[in-house]
Amino acid sequence: MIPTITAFKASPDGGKGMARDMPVRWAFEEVNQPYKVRLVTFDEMKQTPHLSLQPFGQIPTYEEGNLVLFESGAIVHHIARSHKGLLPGDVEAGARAVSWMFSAMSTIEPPILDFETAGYFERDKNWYDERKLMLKDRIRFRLDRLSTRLGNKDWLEGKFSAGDLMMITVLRRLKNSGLLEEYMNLFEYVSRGEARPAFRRAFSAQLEVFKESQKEI
Ligand code: GTB
Repeated sequence: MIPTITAFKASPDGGKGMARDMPVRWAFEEVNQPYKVRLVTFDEMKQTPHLSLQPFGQIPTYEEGNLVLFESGAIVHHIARSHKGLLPGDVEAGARAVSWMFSAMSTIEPPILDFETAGYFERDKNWYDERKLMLKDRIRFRLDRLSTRLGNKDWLEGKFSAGDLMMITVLRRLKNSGLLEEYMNLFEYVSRGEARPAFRRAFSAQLEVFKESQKEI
């Protein structure tokens, strides 16, 4: 059965592949699993049919037969567990890859989200510049350690895994902040991920949706 995911009908990210259907599309492409996409508007996301799939009225969701999933990390994990290629077969190596998935979303991403959110909602406050410096330092605190751990390796645990997929997805949010450029190995790590054919296919697919949405405006 071909799984169906949901994505923004008109993504506010300007086609940059920042919305969270992107890691799910990328995972599908890595394991060569065809998938369908149902596009939803902001209004539809907040109505009962979608809320019964995603309790918080967000994208992405995943449907396959009776299985309904939400949370991009959980969906990528499910795809990785059900196909070969994104999680090492060895139990311990697989668990290490999952540790990186969790750390991407629960250790690296929160200070990045705080920084983004401040940019959206606090820019006009007289304390914004000071807060921005503090938030950037909190991100650096994490990137320092991540950069040290990655060192000169291509991927976090030898072979590319779902851990790298989620980590690169999160680090991509730092584009245009200047922070990634401070860590050349992390900058190159993200570029390496984005150069993967599976990433390129996923990116093009979401970009097509964005271009279509622009035609309708
Ligand atoms: N923890 C959930 C997951 O990982 O699946 C979070 C899902 C989530 O945040 N979804 C967002 C959403 O549906 C879209 S991706 N938001 C609508 C709402 O909450 O009402 C987040 C996103 C949106 C826009 C940009 N952008 O414009 O750059 C980037 C990321």
